[in-house]
Amino acid sequence: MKSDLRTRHGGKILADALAGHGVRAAFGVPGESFLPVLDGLHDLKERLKFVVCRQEGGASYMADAWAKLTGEPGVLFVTRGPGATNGSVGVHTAFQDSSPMLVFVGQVGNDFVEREAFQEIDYRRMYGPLTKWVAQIDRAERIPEYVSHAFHVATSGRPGPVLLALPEDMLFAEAAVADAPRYRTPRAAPSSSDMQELERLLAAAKNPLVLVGGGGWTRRAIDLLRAWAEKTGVPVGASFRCQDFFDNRHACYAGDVGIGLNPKLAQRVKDADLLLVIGARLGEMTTSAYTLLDVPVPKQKLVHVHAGAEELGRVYQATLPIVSNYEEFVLALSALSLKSSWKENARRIHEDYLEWNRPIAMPGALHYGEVIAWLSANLPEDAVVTNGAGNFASWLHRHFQYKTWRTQLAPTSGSMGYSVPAAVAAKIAEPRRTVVALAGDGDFLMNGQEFATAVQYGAAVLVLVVNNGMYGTIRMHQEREFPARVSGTELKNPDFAAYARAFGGHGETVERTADFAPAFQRAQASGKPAIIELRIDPEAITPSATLSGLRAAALKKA
Ligand SMILES: Cc1ncc(C[n+]2csc(CCOP(=O)(O)OP(=O)(O)O)c2C)c(N)n1
Ligand SMILES: [Mg+2]
Repeated sequence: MKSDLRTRHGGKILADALAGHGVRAAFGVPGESFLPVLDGLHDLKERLKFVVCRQEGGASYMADAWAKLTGEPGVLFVTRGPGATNGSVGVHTAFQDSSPMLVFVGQVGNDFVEREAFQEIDYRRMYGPLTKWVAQIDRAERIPEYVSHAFHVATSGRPGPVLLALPEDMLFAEAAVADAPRYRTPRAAPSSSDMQELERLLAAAKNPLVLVGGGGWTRRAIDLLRAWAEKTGVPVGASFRCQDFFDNRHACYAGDVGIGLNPKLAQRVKDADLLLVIGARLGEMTTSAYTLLDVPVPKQKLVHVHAGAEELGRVYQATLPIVSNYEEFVLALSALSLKSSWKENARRIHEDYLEWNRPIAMPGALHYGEVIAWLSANLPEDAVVTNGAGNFASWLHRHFQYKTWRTQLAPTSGSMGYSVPAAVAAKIAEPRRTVVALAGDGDFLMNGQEFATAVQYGAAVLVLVVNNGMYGTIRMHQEREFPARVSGTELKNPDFAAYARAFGGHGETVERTADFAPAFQRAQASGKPAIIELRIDPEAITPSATLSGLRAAALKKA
């Protein structure tokens, strides 16, 4: 055993620990507070890529997107106070999205701690509500233990972010320690009595609906679910921004139960006699602000399957709560003997979905709905599409068909600025896949600086900036609540194509529908990261409403 002991400084022990747990990439902005870690990473360049970003917000979103796409924990390094505060947006996103993430943050040395020294923050208090666990490593010899603990907490149950603070003196200190072996996430399976009860409930159900979503899924679980749905004909809906969990072209696909929900699907959820919810938390966005299901006891029989026991009974009392990981659960589900009796129901629901999916006429020369339909028809099936928050995303959610798992990277936290960094991380993780980012004009400039990271790493992402000259979502709400009193929602924008060129990328500006496909193809052919600005008519405020229409309706009501 003694031969395993290696004397190294804390930064090197930490870097070696990450590599030992299989980390292939870390995202961050450097700080003088964690120089020994950067030194430790120097020796690991071939195994572990440190992606240098331009702002910690972008870096933290990249770590979240990496986790979503690869299933491996995203790793983020930020410096003390300012880095820690900038980085919080992606940590919050990882928390709401149940993405495993390890956040390492610089901290004042133990010689100065608690004096409010330079950039000092109490991370336990600041990050407590945003993470599953916050701790500080005070002794270099305990790094392997803390890092191992962090991986286990981040990946087990409901996955999420954890944060470890790194006092500067600890990172410089030398210690003789052995590396820990790779973490192994504990997995839960449903009991046989759970499955017997479920079999009885399903056998008695006339119009059941399955709802899938959340973090911690595996490709095998997704494939097994599809096979089970095919066998039984049960309709399957997706929770908010989890639309890639089930092939949208499949006859059993019911649509997404999120923002801008198809009223017909809302009714189906309300009318279902059994809801089998796998992995989704049943949060505000998925329940139409807790109206689709009554709180705390839904009218529908509810079977709620979640890997985190704390999520069961949190809002809704389930008829049958099941603590299980999803692969294990779907495997057990596949073994139940059930007759295929719901196919006709699924077909009707899928027809409603297809009707909803078709673009509707909108004002202006550039029909953004048609652009999305073109992308849906022409992108490779495994293309990754990322988006942030804004009304522009509702066209994507409604008119794009996700075909395979992990082609949608989007924040269920509803956070703006996600799409560019998420796309960069996706392209770095899987360079052969086409990666398209969708951003609003407001959304884009929240993390547009990471376009520089795309150029630096040769990550040829294709960014579509939907320019309507305003924070459209807020303007929409403003016109509804305070019609004709525009306040704080207008934007004067740069030339986005010129912005792309200034960074060394490719830029295009599109003003008419017919010009989109050639512009997109030129952008692809350039082989460079590209920005395509889509100048849409500000009248087109949602896929089905106009700004003046909203205003007139609100004025009439007032
Ligand atoms: C980080 C963050 N800040 C503010 C908001 C509130 N917000 C939600 S949508 C939105 C406007 C988005 O504007 P834009 O990206 O231009 O998209 P549009 O709605 O115009 O299509 C704002 C400000 C948010 N969700 N996230
Ligand atoms: Mg806008």
